[in-house]
Order: sequence, then C-alpha cells, then structure tokens
Amino acid sequence: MMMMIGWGSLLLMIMMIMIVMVVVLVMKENGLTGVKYSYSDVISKSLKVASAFKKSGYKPGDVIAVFSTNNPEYLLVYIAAAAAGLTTTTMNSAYSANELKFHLENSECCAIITTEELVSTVKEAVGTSETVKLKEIIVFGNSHGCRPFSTLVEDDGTALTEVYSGNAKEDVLVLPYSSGTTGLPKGVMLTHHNIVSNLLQLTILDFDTSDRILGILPFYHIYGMVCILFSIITNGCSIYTLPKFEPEIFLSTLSKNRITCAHLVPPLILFLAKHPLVEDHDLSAIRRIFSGAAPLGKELLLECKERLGVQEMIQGYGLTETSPVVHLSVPPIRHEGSVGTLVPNTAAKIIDPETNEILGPMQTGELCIKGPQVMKGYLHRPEATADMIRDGWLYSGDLAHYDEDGHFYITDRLKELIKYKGFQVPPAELEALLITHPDIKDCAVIGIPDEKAGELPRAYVVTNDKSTIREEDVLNFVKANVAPYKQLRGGVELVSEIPKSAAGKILRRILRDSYKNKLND
Ligand code: 4UW
Repeated sequence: MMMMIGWGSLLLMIMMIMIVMVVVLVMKENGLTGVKYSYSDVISKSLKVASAFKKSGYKPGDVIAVFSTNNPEYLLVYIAAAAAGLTTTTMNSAYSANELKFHLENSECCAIITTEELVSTVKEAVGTSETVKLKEIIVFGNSHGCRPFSTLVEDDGTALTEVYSGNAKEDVLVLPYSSGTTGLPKGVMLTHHNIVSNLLQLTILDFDTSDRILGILPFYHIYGMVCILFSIITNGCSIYTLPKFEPEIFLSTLSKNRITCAHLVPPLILFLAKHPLVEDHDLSAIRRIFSGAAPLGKELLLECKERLGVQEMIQGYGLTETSPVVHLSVPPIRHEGSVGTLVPNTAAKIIDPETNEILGPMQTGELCIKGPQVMKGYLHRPEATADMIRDGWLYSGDLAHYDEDGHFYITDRLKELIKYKGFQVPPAELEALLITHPDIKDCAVIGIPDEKAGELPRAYVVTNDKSTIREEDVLNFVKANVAPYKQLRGGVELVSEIPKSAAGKILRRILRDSYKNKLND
C-alpha cells in the first residue's frame, strides 16, 4: 500500500538527512559561481521564501511560475511553494514571449520567478496580454522593476506558522505542461500524492549519500524535476547543477566533481559514446548513467557503457502525466534494449488500439498504465482528461510489448507528439501557428527520424492559389515565433493537399510513409 503522505512529510525526511551536504554548483556564461547549499540551508531558506510568499498574499491553491535555466535556487522555490500550499508551474526556458504568454494565461499564475536574462521575455509576454494577471516578477539576481529573489530568502520567516498539509490526493504540487496524445500543451495536475508516490517508487534504486549527481537536464521538465532534483531529497545525495550543455563544461563538471550518477537523454549519451573530447577527461567515477525521455538503441547503450566503463546503464520510461516514472531497468540489467520492469504499485496492460483487446507477451499494442503516480488530470480540460484516463487506465499513446520476463520495450508512438532531443514538440502547436500565415490554407506537421536528435519536425504546407511563398519563407516564419527546439529542422514541403480522414483528422501515417518512400527512392 502506498502511504498517503504529502510534501510536509518529505520535509521531515530532509530534516533527518540534513547533516549531509548538498553541494550545488551553478555556472554562468563566464565560469563557475560555486554557490553551495547544505540540506539544512535548503530547509531554512525554503521556509523563509514560503513565509515571504505568504506575506505577498499568496494563498493555498495559487500558482507561481518558474521560468529559468537550472540553478540551485530552483529547489528552494519548489519546497517553499509546497510549504505554503502553492502550486509551481514550469515551462521551457527557451520559450518565446508568445509561448510564455499562452502558459501564463492558461495556468492563471500570480507570480513568476525568472532570471536576469529572461526578464525581457516575461515583460514582453505580460505586456501583450490583457489576461495575464501577474502580481509580481521575481528575479534570481537583479533587474529593474523586479523583486530580487534574495529578498525572499532574507525574510524573517514569521508568516509561515506551519508547513501546509492539505489534501495530498487533491492538492496540486506541480503543474508542468504536456500535449499528451493530441493537441496543444495542457497543464498536468500532479498532486502531492502523485509526486511522493513516484519518489517512493524510485527508492528501489540504491543511492548513497556519497553519490554525486549531475543536474544538467532541465528542472522544468518532469525528468529533471522529479528523477533528478526531487529524488536527491529522498536519497540525501549531492547535486551539481548546470544551466546548459556546453561540451567542455559538461565534461569537466563530470570529471572534476567525480560525478557518480548522470541522468541523461539519448543525444547526450551519443555525445559520450562518440565525441573525441571525451578522451581528455577522467570519467571513471561515473557508476551509473540514466537514459529516458526518448528511445535509446541497444547498440548506442553498449557503446557508451564500454567506452566509459560504466557499471550500470539504466533506462526509465514514463510521461509527464505519470509523474513520470512507470518502468525502470533496475540492476542487474539483463535486457539492454528494454525500459525495464514496472516500478512497485504499478500495473500495465498492452491493448490492441483498434479493438481494445488485451494482448499477451511479445504482442505490440498501446501501453496503458495504472498507479498512484497517474495525474489527477489536465487543468481546465475535463474532456482531454477523460480521453486519456479511461476506467482508471492512462492510455499512453506509446506502442510497446513485453517479454515473458515482464520486461517492456517501447517500439513506436501512436500519438502525434514529436520529441526533439527529448523535448516535446506538439505538432498541433506548429500547425496552429502555420495556419495564421496569410498565404497558408492548410498544413500538417510530423516528426521524421534523426540519428542525433531522435526526431525533427517537418511541415507539409498547402499555399493559397496566388501565393508565391517558398519553403524558406515558411521556415523563417516559424523560426521567428517559436523556441529554437521547435523549429522545422526536418524541412518544409509544399503540397497540393493534406491527407485527411472522412472526419477531417490529419492522416500523419500517410505523410510519414511518403517521407520514408522518398528517402528510399
Ligand atoms: N523510451 C522511449 C523511453 C522513453 C520514451 C519517455 O516529456 P514527456 O511527457 O515525459 C518524459 C519522461 C521522461 C522520463 C520518464 C521516466 C524516467 O525514469 C526517466 O528517466 C530515466 C525519464 O520525457 O514525454 C513522454 C513521452 O516520451 C517518450 C514516450 O513517447 C512518452 O510517452 N519516452 N521515455 N525510455 N520513449
């Protein structure tokens, strides 16, 4: 049985391990800042920030946003918000002002915490919106007209008389966004119960307080948020944060700090397996590498394992909607291409997507999931929630099979989602943007395979009769409006019509097959 505990109980767990140092390191453009917090620092500072939130008038259920690259203070915000009963929503730090505006409006957040570099994007997003009702912009550092985060950390703590402990199964702890199986990004309501359950499910992995973890994957995405940042709390490890990937800094952080566990995505594993720079660094302290968010081929996994001499290459599978972990290839690992077995207290079934019939071992179908980590639902989207969770089962939109030993293999995606380097690129979002172009009358976006990035977004565009726009114009139009990771790196093709079903649904499979055929010609 999963216990009904909330974040308050987690804080108590931190207190128990607070003698252990959490060493955090942040790098800025010009080198290391070397900021360090111990666990006791994290608790005392978080509670002060929570008190400051209370003094600002934020009440349980209010939403605050973090729009930032990785830094150690991220953890303070998450814990402070939880202690004050607030919900934290997060978004990609590469968002354009338009993308940010949608997120701020949709999540109805009352405050945003951002970096000096991103303040102008926030101001642009707020400035063009009548519905964004931010009470304040808080900044890590200093920026004109914004409240420095340091003033919250310096609060006297008096307004927080007790750590919030509401209803663990109802209260939303975090609100990351995901497009799910279809459509635009939606707020994924993950309760205290969801997150704490998943952290407890993750304790099947033996971490040690002497483990040193790399925090390079973004803390705004569910993988970095839960599997990396929150899980250090349950494990008592140290974390070394990095705001972005730069080959030399990435490698020297791994080697100088004798990192023992690195949570990565397939493109970073490809880098470690192939890049010549790797030879110049001593990575012998790494005992464990995690991979998730996108498929990792067996050959690449073995190549990286062999080159680095890593004992364990662990794959994890899950979705934002499942907090995220559903499967883990827990050591000893016998099936290298697999995402492993189900984590405790979780059930799965594979069904035929056409008939809903439950399939047996080695039969491929849609993976459905049940467990305490399954989201409460999508914010303000009951119909999208009902579409994804039916009879208590979450329909993942992924195609998978399992073998006789209960090891699962993710083989394809049924849903329309594209993943560029593990980041979500919802085709519906790009299609909605493309159709606003005066020369475009119809369009469709699909993902095409790419060795380095996993997938690249590619657009098929039908132009108006008198239009003279070319592929390049479409590329530039998209480039000007979206975050860099959503650009049409897979190209643009001008076509005379978009294949659609009788009900008007885009037949993406036909476009994918036609792209494959073209390659083979
Ligand atoms: N293999 C193939 C995989 C895999 C995968 C995810 O952006 P989201 O919503 O969420 C994530 C979650 C990442 C994650 C989960 C559990 C875990 O242990 C871990 O680290 C070790 C990371 O990215 O995207 C969800 C979609 O991403 C694909 C799949 O299509 C899923 O529906 N996906 N993990 N190992 N595909």
